[in-house]
Amino acid sequence: MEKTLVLLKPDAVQRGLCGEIIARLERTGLKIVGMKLMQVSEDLANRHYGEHVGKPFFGGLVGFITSAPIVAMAFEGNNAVSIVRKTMGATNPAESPPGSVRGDFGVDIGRNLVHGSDSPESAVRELGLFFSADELLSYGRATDSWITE
Ligand code: D4T
Repeated sequence: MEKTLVLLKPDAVQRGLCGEIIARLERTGLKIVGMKLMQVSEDLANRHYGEHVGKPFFGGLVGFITSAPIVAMAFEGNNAVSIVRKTMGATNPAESPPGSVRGDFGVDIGRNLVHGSDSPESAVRELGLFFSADELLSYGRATDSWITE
């Protein structure tokens, strides 16, 4: 079953939007299989955002994600990566439609509230950065057969 990494970034925690964002992700039917409040170290931030090294916004990105606690989450389900990305909206909140997390709660690309892995391959890499194997749980829900055929 596909898994994906979601980060509720420092702005989501500081603004008290974690519950709202988690509720939107939960009601898609995706299953929470990992979740923790944590402080991101500079080293973890550099590894997570490695693809952006050298870009003009890299310093700000690392400074922001390490500035205050985040909530790291793992969601599981069919098409987990694309369903999370759709729920989040576009990278830039100004281009995100109403109904998406970034479209409803954001105004600035540097404060876009959430991260979601952009492919199943990225998800495997990123989940390995944020979670140990024993922090990702496998369990059934009574509703599973009402969510997935
Ligand atoms: P994340 O990785 O946060 O889920 O965002 P996206 O996958 O939607 O977008 P991304 O990797 O292209 O960008 C990573 C992160 O950098 C910030 N950013 C991006 C920024 O501050 N200025 C910029 O010009 C861009 C392109 C926002 C998200």
